[in-house]
Amino acid sequence: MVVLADEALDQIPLIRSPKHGSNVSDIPLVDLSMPGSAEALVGACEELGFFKVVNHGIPVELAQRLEAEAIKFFALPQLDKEKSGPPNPFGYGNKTIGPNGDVGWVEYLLFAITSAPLSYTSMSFLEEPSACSFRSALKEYLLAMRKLASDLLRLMAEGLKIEPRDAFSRLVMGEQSDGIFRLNHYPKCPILEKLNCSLTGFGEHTDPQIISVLRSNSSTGLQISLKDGSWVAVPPDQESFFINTVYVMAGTQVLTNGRFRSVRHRVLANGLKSRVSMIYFFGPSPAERIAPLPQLMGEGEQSKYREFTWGEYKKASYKSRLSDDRLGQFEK
Ligand code: GA4
Repeated sequence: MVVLADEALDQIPLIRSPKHGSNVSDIPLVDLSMPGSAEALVGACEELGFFKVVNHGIPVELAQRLEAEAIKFFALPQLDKEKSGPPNPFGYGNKTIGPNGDVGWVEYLLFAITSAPLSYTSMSFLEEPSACSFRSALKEYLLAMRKLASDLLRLMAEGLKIEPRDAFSRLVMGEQSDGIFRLNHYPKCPILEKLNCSLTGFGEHTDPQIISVLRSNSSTGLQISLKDGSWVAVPPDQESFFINTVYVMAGTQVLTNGRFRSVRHRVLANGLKSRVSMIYFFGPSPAERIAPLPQLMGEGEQSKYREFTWGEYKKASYKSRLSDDRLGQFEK
């Protein structure tokens, strides 16, 4: 029997899967510099609900700057970091994810983002004059992510031939839109090298928003679940962004009446290398009614979901565990 040295590890689910699961070689790729990218994007959303974006025009240095600031923060003494927590749900969190019993080998900073003007949850470390470089890197990164998400959502409308072209992007760019930004640090966990299983970093779930934009350093850990239920590792690529469009989407999956897919994903702790990821979750205004777009409904087609607002869906989601089926209760 293996005895885990760290008591905290006892709480975190071990996963009986090969430590270095198979890589998926065919993650859909959307090259924004190529003609036909709108169709490629729609194809990826229908097939998997997850894709990688290249030639996005965002300098890699922008992400690297924020990543370096995040690493500096996570290297602070534990007591200093905890001054910016516990998360309510925003702030600094360690191992506990949300109030419903989910735990993982992860520490994080979670920010609420408001749109007009762009602002984010303040935390005690951000008030320090020395956090000036963190603040400016964060703001620049958030602005770049907003532009990227808006471009992708317009392209999605173009690929689906939906008018107006801002049918999706207006949902997440509006003044009342509900954005969340997460900086995750999965510390290395050398004890894993001796075990024949993996440790949960962030448990399996589908994000509930409209679109999520993820960027990580070069450490592995992210896995997605394929149609046959198997888990495959997503090879990291620090120069690209990974998009969960719909997968998450209480939004898109409903807006497209099930035409777009949503993919379950999880993060496994990496034994020898720490992983840092940054994810911007784009959500609509709480009052937004989520219903299939009429343009995407065939003659006589009925919605598969009863109508609800983003606020209602979010409230229900946040009361459940990460791995619960959250859309089920809204199906007709
Ligand atoms: C918000 C951003 C992502 O959707 C998410 C959410 C997660 C969940 O869906 O269970 C959380 C939420 C999100 C913030 C605080 C905690 C965790 C619900 C909740 C009450 C997947 C995430 O990473 O954090």
